[in-house]
Amino acid sequence: MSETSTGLGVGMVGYAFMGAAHSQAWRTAPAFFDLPLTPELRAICGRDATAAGDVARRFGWQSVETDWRALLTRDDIDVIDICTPGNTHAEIAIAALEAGKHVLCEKPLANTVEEAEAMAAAAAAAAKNGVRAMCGFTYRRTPAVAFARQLVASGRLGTIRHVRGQYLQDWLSDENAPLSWRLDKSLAGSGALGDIGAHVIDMAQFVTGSKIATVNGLMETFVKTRPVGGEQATLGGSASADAERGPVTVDDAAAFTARFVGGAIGVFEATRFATGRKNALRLEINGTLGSLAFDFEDMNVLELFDATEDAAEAGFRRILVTEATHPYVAAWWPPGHGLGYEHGFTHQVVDLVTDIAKGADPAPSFADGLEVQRVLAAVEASAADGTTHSTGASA
Ligand code: SOE
Repeated sequence: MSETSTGLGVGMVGYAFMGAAHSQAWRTAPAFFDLPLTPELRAICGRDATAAGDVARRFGWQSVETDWRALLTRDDIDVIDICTPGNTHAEIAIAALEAGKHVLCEKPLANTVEEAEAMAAAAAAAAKNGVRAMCGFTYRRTPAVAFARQLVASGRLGTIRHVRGQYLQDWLSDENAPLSWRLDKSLAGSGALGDIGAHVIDMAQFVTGSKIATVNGLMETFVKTRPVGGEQATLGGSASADAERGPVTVDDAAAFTARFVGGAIGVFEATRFATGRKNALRLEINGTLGSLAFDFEDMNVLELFDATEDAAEAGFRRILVTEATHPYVAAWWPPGHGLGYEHGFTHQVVDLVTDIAKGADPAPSFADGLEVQRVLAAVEASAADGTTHSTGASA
């Protein structure tokens, strides 16, 4: 292991959208936070050596590999960062953990509950040897979301009655947006449900501190075939309406109701057809003493309603979550200057590196990722047979 008194060698698998988001995080984190170990960008791995080489030059990765297995045998690499489609997560993560490498794995943890169970078991076994694993639900590390968790945990909302979660995008509302890996079940596992529904499920469970126990769901694929090829964009793209078309094998949208272990009820949506909504990850929580509301499209703000205030003066107030006392903010800019999408990834690196250095298990863990996977599977099962399905969560 190259884990010296200061260095932490990183090998990243994947180099596209998440590869870029993670690369900037590995580079930026030590510049703005005092880390106990300094990330060293040792190798980026991709089957396309030219494309991976371009990302290596842009972000300062020291070498390029074309087979992820090569990362596991390198003594100068301590952490494997998995930024690939979900069908590869289990094989890479389990092999890396068994090779003694710490692992950061993008969400959702896997494409099936069985894969997620195997990953969580491998992580539990590796932890006994001081090897750590984290699942990449970055939105927990948006300051407003982390602050929301603090407020709920402090009892500020009282007993939670309602949880309202949405993740609304619209990059597939054009029926001629081309096929991509996110629309192929064999690669992505599911569509909107697993890709963005996973985020809102994790956020709801994180902020409330409660688990989803049962669900009733429905799923829909509005556009059954899409153009093959065409101009790919990070999300969506364009293609000719008369191009050859191939099958969409995942959901375009999912919706489900939920009962939480603590007795709250939830209503959730995840869709890529919410025309006009670009990345509206929203959470509203109603409790006996107050409510909070968050929308990632206004990500530096948390709205809070305090039911203990005089009714004549009560109302949802917009809290600008940019004070130094707010989670993560002290490392960045003065009040009101705000953070962006990329900062959640940087905070993820900060917390992972800190946990590795102090020998702590990171959160969200692979066990947390498995819990989300069980909710995803329950929603899919409920959408298939129309009945209520349990996630197995009891506390
Ligand atoms: C596409 O829906 C996507 O890129 C997700 O895969 C990411 O996890 C999310 O952060 C942004 O949207």
